[in-house]
Amino acid sequence: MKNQLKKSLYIYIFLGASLLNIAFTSGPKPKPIKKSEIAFQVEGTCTMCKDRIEQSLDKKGVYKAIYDVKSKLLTVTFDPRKLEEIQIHNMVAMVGHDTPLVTASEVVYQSLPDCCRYREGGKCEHDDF
Ligand SMILES: [Cu+2]
Repeated sequence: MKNQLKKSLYIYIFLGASLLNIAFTSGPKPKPIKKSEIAFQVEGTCTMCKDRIEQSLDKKGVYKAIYDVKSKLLTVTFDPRKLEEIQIHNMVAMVGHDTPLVTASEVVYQSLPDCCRYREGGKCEHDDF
C-alpha cells in the first residue's frame, strides 16, 4: 500500500512537470504587428526634394523613410499601431509633394524652389538625375 502511494506520487510529479513544460514551451502569444512597410510613388526632382520628403516623415511612429529620386519611390517603415497609411501620404503632401492618394496644395507647392517644381518638369542643375 505504501508502495502504491509512492508510485502515484511519482506519477503526479511527472504529470506536474509535464504540464509545466507545456506551459513554458507553448511559445509566445501572437503579438500585434509593430512594423509595416509600404512603398509608393512620390513626385520629386532632386536631393533637396529627397531631404524634404524624408524630413516630412521624421515623426513619431515612423522608423525609416527612404526616397529614391531616380525611381521616385518612397519606402516607409512605420508602426501601424500609431499611424495609418493615409497619414503618411498627408505628411508628404504637406511639404509640397504629390502622392498617389494626396495632392499637395497649390500654396505649398508654389513655395518650393523652382527646380523642385515637378509639375512643370522642374530639373535641378546641381543634380544629375
Ligand atoms: Cu527638388
